[in-house]
Amino acid sequence: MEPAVPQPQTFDRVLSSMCTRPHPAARAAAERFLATNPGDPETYRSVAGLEQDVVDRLGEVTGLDSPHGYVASGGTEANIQAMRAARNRTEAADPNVVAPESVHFSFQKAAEVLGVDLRITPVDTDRRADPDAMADVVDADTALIVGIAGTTEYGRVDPIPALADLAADADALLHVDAAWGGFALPFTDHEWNFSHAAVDTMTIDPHKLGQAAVPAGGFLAREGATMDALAVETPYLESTSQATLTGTRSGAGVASAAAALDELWPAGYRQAYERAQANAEWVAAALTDRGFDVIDPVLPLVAVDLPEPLFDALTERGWRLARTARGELRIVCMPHVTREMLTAFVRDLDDCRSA
Ligand code: 0PR
Repeated sequence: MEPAVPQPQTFDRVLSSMCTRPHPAARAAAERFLATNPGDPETYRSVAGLEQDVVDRLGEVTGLDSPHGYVASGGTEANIQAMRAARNRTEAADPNVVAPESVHFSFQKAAEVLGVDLRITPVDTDRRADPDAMADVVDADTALIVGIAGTTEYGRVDPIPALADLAADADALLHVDAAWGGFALPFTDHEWNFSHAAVDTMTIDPHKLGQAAVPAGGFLAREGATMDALAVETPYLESTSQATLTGTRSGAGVASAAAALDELWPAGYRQAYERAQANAEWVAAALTDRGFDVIDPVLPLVAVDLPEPLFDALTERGWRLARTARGELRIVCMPHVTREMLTAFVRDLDDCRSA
């Protein structure tokens, strides 16, 4: 007998992930462009064209005319690049970055790699960045203020306009991390993007709620000078400089993001968001009815205080679950998470409790 071909995880019981099943058009595009490298745009010209299309579309999603940027490997790279650009542009000798404690751990990596001092401040009672607490640690060496539009743990949206004021006062740049939230927020009333405030750079990942194949992150900049601050010369390539962090890159991710945006922006993403948000509110209500402490879903992400033995019992039944640093269960209502799945999950939860 032939050995079995390895198969990936199915999405049937995945409630923990910020990635999802790619849109069929995104999957097909990824396969077509597997053997292309947008890191060499003069050789791989068609994928370079697609990358420009993605950047233009991401500009529409985030309210930025004439956007600069590129398709990164993910949110981590985009966040590192935002910090790198700020460090390269500042005149401060010993630059620091100020961010709320809800910031993704990629900023710790960025600070380490770049030798920048990362100053973390407490969040407010609704788990959002507190501009006053941030102002307390801002000084003349602050190069970058970070806000998050859709936090990893609780799906919170920081007060971006207030953070923009803070950045302006400090003569610092403002980065908004919308890696996860960026494809949901356009359909809400939140003030989160380039058109709402003086945002300088942004992370928005097609491979999360954008329904593109991994790897497809998004780095956007308002000014060309930001890209210049990231560019190094590339003497033996036909193109003369490169602003990305990685060299050889996935053309599959780029083409996949282009196809997903083509198919889904804006109507498809709106529909996906509305469905996901309704699912999040449904499961939040189901858990509240059962007496659990639920943190209300501002975006399609529900956190709930669930005793550890229940968490373990559900994991044993095949559910893929994630926890916050404080131990709450996180249910991320990605497009693959259906009402049927959540109904089955709640049924299993009831079962485990009565067992
Ligand atoms: N910024 C925010 C707000 C994020 O939530 C994440 C990832 C990143 C940046 C980093 O993005 P990349 O992972 O693309 O570099 N947040 C999730 C996390 O770290 C990512 C994730 C994705 C987790 C898929 C699980 C999973 O199956 O928890």
